[in-house]
Amino acid sequence: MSTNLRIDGARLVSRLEALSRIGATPEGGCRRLALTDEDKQGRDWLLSQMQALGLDVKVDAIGNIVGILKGQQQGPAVILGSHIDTVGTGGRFDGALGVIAGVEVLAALRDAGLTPKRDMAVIAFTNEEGARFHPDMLGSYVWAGGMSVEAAHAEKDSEGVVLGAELNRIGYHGPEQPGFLKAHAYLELHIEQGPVLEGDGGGLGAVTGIQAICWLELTLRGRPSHAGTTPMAYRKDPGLAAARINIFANELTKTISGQLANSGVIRVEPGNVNVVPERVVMSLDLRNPNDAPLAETEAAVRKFCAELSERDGIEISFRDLARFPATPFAEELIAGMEASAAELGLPIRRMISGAGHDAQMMSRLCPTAMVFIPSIGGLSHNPAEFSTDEDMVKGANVLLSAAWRAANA
Ligand code: HGY
Ligand code: MN
Ligand code: MN
Repeated sequence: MSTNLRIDGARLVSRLEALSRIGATPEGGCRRLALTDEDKQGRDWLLSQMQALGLDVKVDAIGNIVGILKGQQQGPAVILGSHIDTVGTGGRFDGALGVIAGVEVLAALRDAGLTPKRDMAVIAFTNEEGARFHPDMLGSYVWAGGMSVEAAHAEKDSEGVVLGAELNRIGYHGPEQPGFLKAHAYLELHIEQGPVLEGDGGGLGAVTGIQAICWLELTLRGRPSHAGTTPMAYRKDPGLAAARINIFANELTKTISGQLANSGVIRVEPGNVNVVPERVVMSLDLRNPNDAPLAETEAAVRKFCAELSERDGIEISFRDLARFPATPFAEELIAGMEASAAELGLPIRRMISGAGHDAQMMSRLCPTAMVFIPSIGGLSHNPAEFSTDEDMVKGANVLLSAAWRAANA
């Protein structure tokens, strides 16, 4: 790479700030749940930025937004990307940084009058968070051929709103077939979202892969009854069963190496103070760097639920919301991230990603890698999520260098 090629740091920061104002929350974060009006506003803004840059902009049938910089030769492209949708208590950086940095990389090449050998592109993938529609990484999952457009369009949120209808409502049901742009390599810049880099002196992360993930939805049915007159022994209380399951999953994290468990959704019906619940819908987010212990955890949870159901007369049914294996990245691209950091005199260390990312899907199609910048306080999916301008610029320059190398190799 021409060694003095750098991104425009001020432009990167100001674009991130502009996107942060869309769906801004009073607590200082962002709330742009997939396919909501706020997500549409972010999409419209991003589209205008890509068009102003002179990229060839396309939208596919699941709403992925693709900005293409033509290379000297026909053939598979080097693709950069991430997402602009957020969780309900989102921060300003999760996903947005990777999309904005991808746009900035292409802008820097344009400013330098450089045309890469291969096409390059930046993609903002639909519904990466999986906070509203399931599974997470849905747009990149469809792009990678893991799920059909029809099945994705049929997904519903917790209010029963259909994904395809929302996509049409916000005007992002595009004409292109997901995956229309063949990939030579995929690179993603993202905040770490955990405490590792900050705790390790604040350098960058060369991501070696992403841990395995399993999202389950459990529906527990009992018998609604009066909380004052029903003797405890006569109750069929799904709320109590849900609490026992949550504790059981948490206990497993103490005995199964690397295991994580979270129950982020617990909906109790009818939700009245004086009624023993009739029905509870709860989620379990189970993750592990390795597939085998994750499978062991899920089997133990299912066995516990079967026994609980039998003993306490609670009907328990399961629904898969997401299930992705542990995903290693491409050694030559990981080494490329390290080489780019070294060229720039920046400390970098290898690490696995605790969070899921679109890169987990793109690695089904092509060699893939990620670079992380530190998250201050290790916080994410929280309005106080924070990374410094300086680290954003460092990460984006490593992305530029690694992408330029891949686009001309
Ligand atoms: O859940 C995740 O790991 C990602 O933020 N979608
Ligand atoms: Mn993300
Ligand atoms: Mn996230």
